[in-house]
Amino acid sequence: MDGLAELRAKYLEQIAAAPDADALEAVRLAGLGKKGEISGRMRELGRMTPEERKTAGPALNALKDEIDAALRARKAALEDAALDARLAQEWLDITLPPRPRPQGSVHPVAQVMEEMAAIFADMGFAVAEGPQVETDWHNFDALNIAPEHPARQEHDTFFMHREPGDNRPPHVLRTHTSPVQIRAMQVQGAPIRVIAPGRVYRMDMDQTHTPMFHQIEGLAIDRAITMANLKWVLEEFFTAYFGTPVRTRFRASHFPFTEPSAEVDIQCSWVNGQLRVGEGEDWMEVLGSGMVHSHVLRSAGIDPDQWQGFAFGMGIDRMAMLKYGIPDLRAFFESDLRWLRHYGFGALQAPSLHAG
Ligand code: 2U9
Repeated sequence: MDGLAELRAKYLEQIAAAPDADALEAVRLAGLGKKGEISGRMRELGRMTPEERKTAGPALNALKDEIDAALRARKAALEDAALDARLAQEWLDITLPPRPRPQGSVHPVAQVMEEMAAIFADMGFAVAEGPQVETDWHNFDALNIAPEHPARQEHDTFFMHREPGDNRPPHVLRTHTSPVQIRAMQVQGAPIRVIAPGRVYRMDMDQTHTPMFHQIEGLAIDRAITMANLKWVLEEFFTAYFGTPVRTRFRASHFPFTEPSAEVDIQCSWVNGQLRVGEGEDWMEVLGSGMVHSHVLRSAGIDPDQWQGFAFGMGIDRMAMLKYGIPDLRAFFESDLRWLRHYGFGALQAPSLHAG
């Protein structure tokens, strides 16, 4: 049959170019409608010889099927495009900015405690805790602090009230976290490596002292621990804490619970009136330490002929001030929201060995 190729090309072209459903329907009617061009050709088949019909019939049917398929495909594509356009137009923003919610912050003392615990945990120290109201035995006697020691005086320590006739042992607000380590040794024995961070209480109130403050103490007892181990642990700690290499200087000192004892300074410098820890020529005292006194080991049920070790103690509040440049200690405990927002930390600022 003549002209089928042209007919095919014409209709496929018109179908592809139809811009919308109406135009496409017009193309369909022109080709496949009752009075359409291709339908007309179909009718011509009847007037052909059987011989002619044999070739023209299938060719015409194939063309009709192809055009029909092309119409359907174009129709589907136009419908898809129309739907996409509608979806894009009818887009509705269902989000709403949330109402502002008051958010707290992590207090610098809490943040620093977490940082310190993470660093000591990495060196094998577990965190130990204990009561803040202690027996005077755990707070003083077990630590080799003699009954006449000045720390035991009424004006240095908070003693719990006792009615006449109360025969419970005397209690105090703990003046250091050392009783925590006495209890840990009583429970666990040796070897032991613990740190004891927490609140302590002393009757002191001026520019640099508050009646409640925070301490962290460390204790490591084993068969052959020496002050060399102490120096390594402390330098490792300060280097991780300040994020820069820090050397330490030991000066001989005296504490009832350690023998020998040392006060420890960290290396620092002053640049334009600002303190820089590490890499300097100056020294700043930050810590007390020593080898645990044999009387203390014995009080806690550990044989000093079999075991020995070091202990140290430092103020957490002061370490927070040094690291984060906080000038006034007393503001730490005033619960001033502006101060807390300024110096506080986000809940997700998790401490790590690289925190800085
Ligand atoms: C046990 C045995 C010994 C802990 C130690 C110090 C020295 C020390 C001060 C630093 C500043 C307290 O916060 S501060 O005022 N601490 O000088 N602390 S040795 O010795 C112990 C602890 C526990 C069983």
